[in-house]
Amino acid sequence: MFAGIACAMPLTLPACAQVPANANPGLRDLARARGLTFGTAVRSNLLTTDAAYAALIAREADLLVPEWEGKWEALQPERDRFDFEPLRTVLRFASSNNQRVRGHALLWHEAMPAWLAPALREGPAQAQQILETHITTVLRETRESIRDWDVVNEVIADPPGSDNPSPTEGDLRPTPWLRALGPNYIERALRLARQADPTLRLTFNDYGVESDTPWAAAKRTRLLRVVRGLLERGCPLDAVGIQGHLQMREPFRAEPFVAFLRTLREMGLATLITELDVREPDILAPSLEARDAAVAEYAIAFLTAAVEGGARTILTWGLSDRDSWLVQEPGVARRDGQFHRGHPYDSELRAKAFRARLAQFFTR
Ligand code: 9MR
Repeated sequence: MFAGIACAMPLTLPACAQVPANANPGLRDLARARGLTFGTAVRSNLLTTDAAYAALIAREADLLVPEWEGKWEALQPERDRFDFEPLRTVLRFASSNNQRVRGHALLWHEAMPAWLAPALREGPAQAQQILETHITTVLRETRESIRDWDVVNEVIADPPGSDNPSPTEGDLRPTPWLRALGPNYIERALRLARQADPTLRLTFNDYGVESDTPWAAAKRTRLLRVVRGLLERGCPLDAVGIQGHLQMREPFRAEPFVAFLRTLREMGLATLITELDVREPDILAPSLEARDAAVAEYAIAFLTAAVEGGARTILTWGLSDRDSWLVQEPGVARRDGQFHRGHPYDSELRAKAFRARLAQFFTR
């Protein structure tokens, strides 16, 4: 498993780097004027140590999501020992910059502390207790400051035909949670969250549902089936988060994606884009300008469809190419020596075409 923010940063930035003056007004203001919310994932260690990064986040984002600080590994590093300090760093920053924070994630099969998987094998009663303790403790801590949490993250199984070595015919991803508690573990988590914090927005977050491929269509079908089943059983659920980790080697077409979002809305659910970034295609355009223009165009086509389908919140998974899993995660980093340029800012925190097109998109 990848080691979260503790990972080595391949690209570093001198502390004196400046946010470009032309970044005013911020994307947060432009989005708000259009009735939308713009935000990004953040890393607490950078908020406190990198002034240029912090200034950029303060200027551009209305809504922050901790990239690592709300995960089990961070919050409950040892059984029954909770550590809210990294998360509080994000909350303090947000509060001093008049920003909101959404939570990520109360239940996920990654970023699990080492003790967790063996503990879940102790039996269903113990597993239920562990889930309950975590959700109630975390939501008690954050009920004043976080009003929207990804309660379950990435629970839909990848359809056959993916890179995933263990595709499954079932709709649910095989995880330690599924093995410990059976298929209604999602419902249990959502009900626990509702009970612990009755007015919290409960979000179901997932990836792989965006593009115009048979694989994404199959994943959309699976997600709709699972969500519909939850609602039919009276399970509390308010929103579906679409991660939006886009891949330019896959075609995107508005129609199926808009239809998918509308179906979710017809079920009474809000939709939001939670983790937008763009992986470039295998064969790159010859110049950086052409690459950046292509990334921006792909992202804006996606966002246009997202807003048409009813999404009102757009979060990128980081603002710059420097602080991104796209360059740090071996499985997604490019193998040709290039770095994906899939964010609004480059690795020296200079605004790119993606940032300019976002500003245009919010003001048109
Ligand atoms: O970007 C995150 C990376 O820094 C972490 O190492 C990793 C494990 O905690 O999680 C990454 O974020 C993931 C998010 O939590 C869920 N959707 C996919 C994101 C990219 O892997």
